[in-house]
Amino acid sequence: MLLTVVSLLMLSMIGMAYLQVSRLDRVTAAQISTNNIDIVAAAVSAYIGETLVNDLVDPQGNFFNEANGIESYDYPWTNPEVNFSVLKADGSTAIAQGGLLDDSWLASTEPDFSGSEPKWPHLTNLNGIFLELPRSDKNKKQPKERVLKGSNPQKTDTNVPITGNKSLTESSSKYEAPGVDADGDGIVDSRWTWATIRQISGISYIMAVRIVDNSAMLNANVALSQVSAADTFDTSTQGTDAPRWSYPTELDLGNFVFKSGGTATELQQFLKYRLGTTTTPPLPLPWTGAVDSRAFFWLAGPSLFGNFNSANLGFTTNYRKLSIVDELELRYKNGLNNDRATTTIESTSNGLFGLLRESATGEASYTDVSGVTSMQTFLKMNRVIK
Ligand SMILES: [Ca+2]
Ligand SMILES: [Ca+2]
Ligand SMILES: [Ca+2]
Repeated sequence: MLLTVVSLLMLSMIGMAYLQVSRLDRVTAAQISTNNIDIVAAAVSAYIGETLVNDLVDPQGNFFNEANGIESYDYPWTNPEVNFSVLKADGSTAIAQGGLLDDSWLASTEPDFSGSEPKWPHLTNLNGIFLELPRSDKNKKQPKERVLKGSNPQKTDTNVPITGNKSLTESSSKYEAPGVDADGDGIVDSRWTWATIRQISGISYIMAVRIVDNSAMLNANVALSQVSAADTFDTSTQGTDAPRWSYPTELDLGNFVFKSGGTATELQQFLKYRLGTTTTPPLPLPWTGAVDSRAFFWLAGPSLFGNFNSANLGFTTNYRKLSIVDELELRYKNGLNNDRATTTIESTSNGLFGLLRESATGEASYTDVSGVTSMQTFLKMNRVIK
């Protein structure tokens, strides 16, 4: 379970490291900086990995030891009741809040649009400091350091306004607007801070990181449908075939699709694709012998991750899955690349096309996001790897 949690978090991590070169050093340092940015990026990556491990295990190897400030949950928040010392650029220290029984490193999955201005409930905060960069047309040479404490929108990772006064998109007379679009979808989602290695040969390095987990996301490779097209439970799933929630395949994709405006036809073609059948599957699905079927689908299908129908299993099924390439393409700019995205789950022949694309967006034709064929190309397109 530990590996799963950590690898999912790593998979979902989008970050980018930029270097800031002071104006005086810019020409002479150009060659050095391109070499060292890789070292800084590796250090950032290692530091994030360490942060994720430290969220689970204390130095003595105990999982979720609350006595050592390690909570047994993940939730994007910074604990205002505790604080820790941070190091500023001039060598002095200051007090930032958070660090125990919280997950200050974790960002909210999506903004909160309920108020008059959109806000991020929580931004990734890796070290208690955010930076504002000097405007190039002004004479400030150093970033302004904001130690994160209290509720001033400029000095907090919590309830950070995206637009309006003191927001991520408002610049000041001497400093750039503080928000950074780390995942490249056009919406600012993070803030600059000092990189894990702050300086090499007189050049300062900064980073903006957004870490999200898979909470509130639906794994479309797992859930089946336990409702009919009328969104009611089938009586055949009562009694011995009733859902027991023993397997993730008892999660109800059908209810989600119908409540969200999807049709039975598109749900059925999507389930038909995943089950690898030639006939349109019934709704609800569990089918005959529901409990056993749901269990078998889990054990011989989604639970195996990349090993569907591996020769080592000793048996084969027709089950199919949405691939990592599908996920990468959907995650690229958070799916806001509509006119260039074609993945299985949104295809007209195998997916939930009406629900995910056509009806909602009014757009009808898509081409492939060329180049997103592996994790490597995904990260390159998101500018994590130079
Ligand atoms: Ca946690
Ligand atoms: Ca924690
Ligand atoms: Ca963004």
